[in-house]
Amino acid sequence: MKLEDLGYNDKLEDFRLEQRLDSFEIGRVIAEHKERYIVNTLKGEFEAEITGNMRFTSKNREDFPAVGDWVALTTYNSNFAIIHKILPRFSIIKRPAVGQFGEIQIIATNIDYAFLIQAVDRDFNINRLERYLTICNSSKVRPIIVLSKTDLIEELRLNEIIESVKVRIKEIPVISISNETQRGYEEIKSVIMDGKTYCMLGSSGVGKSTLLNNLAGNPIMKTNTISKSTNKGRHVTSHRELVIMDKGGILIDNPGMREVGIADSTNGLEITFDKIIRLSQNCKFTDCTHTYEIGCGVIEALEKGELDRASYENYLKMEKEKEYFDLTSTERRKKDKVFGKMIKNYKKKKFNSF
Ligand SMILES: Nc1nc2c(ncn2[C@@H]2O[C@H](COP(=O)(O)OP(=O)(O)OP(=O)(O)O)[C@@H](O)[C@H]2O)c(=O)[nH]1
Ligand SMILES: [Mg+2]
Ligand SMILES: [Zn+2]
Repeated sequence: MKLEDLGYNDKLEDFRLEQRLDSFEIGRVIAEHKERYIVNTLKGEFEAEITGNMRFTSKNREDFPAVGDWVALTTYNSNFAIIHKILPRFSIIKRPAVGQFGEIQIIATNIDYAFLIQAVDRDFNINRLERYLTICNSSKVRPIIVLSKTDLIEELRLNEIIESVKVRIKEIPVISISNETQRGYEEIKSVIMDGKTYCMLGSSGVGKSTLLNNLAGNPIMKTNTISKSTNKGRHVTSHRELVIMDKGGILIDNPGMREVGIADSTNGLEITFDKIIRLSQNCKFTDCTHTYEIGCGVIEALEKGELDRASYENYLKMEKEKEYFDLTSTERRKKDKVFGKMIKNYKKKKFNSF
């Protein structure tokens, strides 16, 4: 194996040289289990932890390693290693952490493409697809829509679904597949390139792990084998995991997501809904919310039937979520700052009293 097979590139190498990291091993985080990381290197796989200093200086989730990260580490016997540094990330897929206001969760880093997988039976939902798209657009990850389980519906219905996707989502490739009949596999394989990283995103049960296993030609990830009527809502994959394909390319499997919230997607929404952004240039007021204002270019287009109403409503909903996230994360940062100062003062006091 070469590091390039894992996705290593010239930019990372330049950084390594610049930072004089030659005394360290370089590796990629392939799995994470409660602040212990499995890192793949030229010397094999290591179970790693971060240095105490890294832990001490870390301010938020982004300061910790995540699956997909390139790290500089010192390796020891019996496959143990210490991570000293995270190399710069070229992309981060994230979402608001569930139940922690203003905090984010990193889904994966250094991703080139995301397969946005949706089953065409009961899972299918274009609003959700637009959400995933927004996450990709705000993280510099190129999206590929994958419609799975096509064996469960008629061809006519599939064509309807593809059409409805294309009305709302333009210029994004759409691939229809079945993990049962392997329909669409040649197309999926043709988009997987050497040294590029692909992340599987989608709800639980859409067939992410089955697809990964079939492409790898190996049952690497556990999939749901229990009868379909009894497994509703049960998540099978519990951890993210990065897998190198024999034929080239790197795939990251993820647990299915229940909530696809919007975090920090300043550009994400603007790219996903570029039509609305373009229309808003005709609004009379610069701070137009496109909900009730007179002279609103967006509402006008809606009334003329030039803008899809469902897409417009989805946009407003996500825009609200984004605002809420921005607000709560600013508050969280303020609180963390006050707390940090308190600790500093406390240490100072303690020190002065000696
Ligand atoms: N009919 C049909 N069933 C499929 C297809 N792909 C997957 N399945 C079945 O759907 C179930 C869920 O598949 P998984 O691959 O475990 O789904 P997942 O997306 O990894 O789910 P989580 O790990 O929970 O997020 C299994 O019983 C699969 O056999 C398909 O294309 N057609
Ligand atoms: Mg799975
Ligand atoms: Zn407006």
